[in-house]
Amino acid sequence: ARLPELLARMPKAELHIHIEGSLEPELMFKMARRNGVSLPYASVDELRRAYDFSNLQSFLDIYYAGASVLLHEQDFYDVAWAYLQRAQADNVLRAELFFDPQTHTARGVAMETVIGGLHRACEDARTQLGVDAALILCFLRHLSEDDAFETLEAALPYRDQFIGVGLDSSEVGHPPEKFARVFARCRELGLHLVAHAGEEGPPAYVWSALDVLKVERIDHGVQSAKDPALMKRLAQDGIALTVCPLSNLKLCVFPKLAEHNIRTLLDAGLKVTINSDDPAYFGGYVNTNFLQTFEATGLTATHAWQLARNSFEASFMDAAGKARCL
Ligand code: ES4
Ligand code: ZN
Repeated sequence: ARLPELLARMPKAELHIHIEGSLEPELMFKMARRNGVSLPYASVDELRRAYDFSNLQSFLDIYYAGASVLLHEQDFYDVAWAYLQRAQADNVLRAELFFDPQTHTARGVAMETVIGGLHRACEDARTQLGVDAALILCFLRHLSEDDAFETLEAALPYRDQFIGVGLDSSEVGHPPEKFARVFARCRELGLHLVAHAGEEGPPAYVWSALDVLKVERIDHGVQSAKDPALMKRLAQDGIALTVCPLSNLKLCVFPKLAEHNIRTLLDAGLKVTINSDDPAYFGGYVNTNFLQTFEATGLTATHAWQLARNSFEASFMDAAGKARCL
């Protein structure tokens, strides 16, 4: 069979997707209208033209503005449901969805509204789409650790509706160790732990995500290739990297997809996965990330199977769930 068909049809897990980053402009404008929220763009086309980013921060400014249309439980349901239908179409059997509660609670939206809507969509995905979906609560690293603790406290009544915590937003200047105490508390609570590290930030941030936060996976991690000792550590410990090639391209982490270092990471024996990050902003869902990356870098069918297997192994499914997928 041809490689594009293999990439599209093979079963996979998606482990790095920000649900607020799956909000397509059409749905954003529909919600803005129904919620009486005004957007700083006149039309879907004008908004899309603003998606011309130079780095992570230039994206985050627009991403947080876009998320301001999400107000009611049904809004959170709708954005997650739209993503989960796209995931099913891409043969995603398991999806672990990041969400940013502080983006919403800071605007007066209740934690119950955020988690309730997202969790209901995850439940419906299991029964109606055959997609196994789970939630990971992310702390915004540009805010304080005290703010993260308050967010954790507000989310604990819904402890059974999310499986772990992550760390996202502006990386440089906000190293993982800023969140050492709150991650230690989450670890005591039995939550899974992940963090964005080595997206724009240095290898030192990947080291501290591992050694201080004790995360189980690294989100992005592409800057690890600059540190041979770190590469060895990631390989030896089987730490997965949730790589997002189109994100890296749009945020100018690499100048061209052909210059992405995914092949270097794979050939070093790292547990690499391919993910979409913020698909509404970066030009494609997970299968588009697979297709364009393979086309640009010359990865082969062997790599495809490895990436798919890695995605299930690195997921937080239980052993029975992994066995069903592998
Ligand atoms: C993000 Cl691409 C990326 N990096 C860091 N934080 C994020 N939040 C949403 N997308
Ligand atoms: Zn991300």
